[in-house]
Amino acid sequence: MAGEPQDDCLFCKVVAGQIPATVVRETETTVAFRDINPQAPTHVLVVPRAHYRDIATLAAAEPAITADLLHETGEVAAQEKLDSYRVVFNTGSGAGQTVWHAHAHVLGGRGLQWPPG
Ligand code: DGP
Repeated sequence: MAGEPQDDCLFCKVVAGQIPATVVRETETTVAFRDINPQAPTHVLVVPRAHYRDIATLAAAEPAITADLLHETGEVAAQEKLDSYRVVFNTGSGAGQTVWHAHAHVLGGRGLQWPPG
C-alpha cells in the first residue's frame, strides 16, 4: 500500500531504528539525520516516515507531509545555525538519486557553487 514501509528500503530502516543514524530532529511525519557521506560541514537528510520513492511521488500523494518536510529543512538549518544553505532533492538516477525513499539534503557550512555539478 502507498506509504507503507518497504523491507528493502534503507531509509525505512533508519526511520524504524533498525539501522543506526545520527538523528538531529524528529516530528510525527519526518526524521532528520546526518548523511553518512557528508558533502559539506553540515549535511543532513530529511525524510518522511512514510515510504515514497522520490519527492515528486511524495508531493503527488501527500501534500501535507511534503509541506512538513519542507518546513523541517528550515528547522534543521536554524538548529545548525546556517546563514546560507542549499536544499537538494536528487530525483531520478540521472540526477544522482541512489536511495529510493524521498529525502531532502540540507547542505551548508561552506561556500556552495552555482550551478551544481
Ligand atoms: P541520494 O544520492 O540523493 O539518493 O542521497 C542518498 C544519500 O544517503 C547519500 O548522500 C548518502 C546517504 N546514505 C546512504 N546510506 C546511508 C546510511 O546508511 N546512513 C546515512 N546516514 N546516510 C546514508
